[in-house]
Amino acid sequence: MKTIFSADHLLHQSPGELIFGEFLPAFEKPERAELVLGRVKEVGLGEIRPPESFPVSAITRVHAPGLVALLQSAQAEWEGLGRTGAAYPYTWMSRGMREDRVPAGLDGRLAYYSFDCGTPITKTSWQAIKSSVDVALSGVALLNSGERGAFSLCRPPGHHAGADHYGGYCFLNNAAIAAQKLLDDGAKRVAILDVDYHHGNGTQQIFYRRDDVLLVSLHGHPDQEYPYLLGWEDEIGAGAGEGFNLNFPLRWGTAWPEWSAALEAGLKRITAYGADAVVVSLGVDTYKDDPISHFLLEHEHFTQMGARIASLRKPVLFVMEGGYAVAEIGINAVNVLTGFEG
Ligand code: SP5
Ligand code: ZN
Repeated sequence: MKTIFSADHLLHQSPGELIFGEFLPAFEKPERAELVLGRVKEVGLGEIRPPESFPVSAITRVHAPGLVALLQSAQAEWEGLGRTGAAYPYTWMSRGMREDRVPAGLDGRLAYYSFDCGTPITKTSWQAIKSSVDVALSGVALLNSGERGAFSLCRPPGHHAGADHYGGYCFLNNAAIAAQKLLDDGAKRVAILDVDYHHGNGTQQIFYRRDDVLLVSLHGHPDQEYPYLLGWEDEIGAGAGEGFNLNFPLRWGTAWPEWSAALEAGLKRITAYGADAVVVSLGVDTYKDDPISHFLLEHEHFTQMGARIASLRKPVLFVMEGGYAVAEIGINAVNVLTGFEG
């Protein structure tokens, strides 16, 4: 399997995040992608290629132009206000506030478009964010050229980013942009299988009212786990999208037997849907030693996960999302890919 990778990811380095009242070093750090790349080389997975550059219009197929503009200019505006460091939001949109009006000022736009304080924008973040999207879209090009699987080693990740909001270490939704591109290039139906430990709230929001993208997400239960405000099982889609969103919220302590049973149910739904292609939001923060998660998957389970995904017999684009036990992230991510290849 070919891997698409860009060293531009190094241009995004979070200075830290506020977690449970403490400002901590970022969990989402550059070593993550480097370790996965190292493992790809170690096992000889296949050729590693840089991405092609795609126009921003591929991004605005799913994201608001105002969000894209903010990601590009936030840090310069921040400095223009005499501040140092990365741009963080200070307040957030809440019920009863003006959703219909985007504020003109920087702090207002950060408040309008973001939903957490773990996702700072640095001086060079935009280039990393854009390249991460290009990595995903270049993976789509590989599928279009006839490959049965491709690995987009994206960083920063994407599945928490919605049409007009960013957070959860995610700025733009690489997997959603890739799914939309597959449709624009001729696919009739695309399934997204989100196996990251966290709910793919951004992906769900983007496609909630649509039947041309089916989302299946396995994740920590919102009663216990980030992002807390979406991901329950009664979210089944709306309007034309009713029946095309399938959530499997799982409790802390979930191990392979229960996790894989949910995966089987999700795969069954994807088969019934008749997807032309599948995008896997590949987070490996379900690993038992992940520092911010509470599932119990072990190395060999990632291999089995890949084999089960292969049983769909569909073209699959793997898009890297989360996974924070840095020493192990390469093994787990690449196990999914080698398991897929059989
Ligand atoms: C892409 C992705 O996996 N984003 C995850 C974002 C999670 N952000 C907040 C996590 C806070 C959870 N608890 C920290 C426990 C520290 N011991
Ligand atoms: Zn995650």
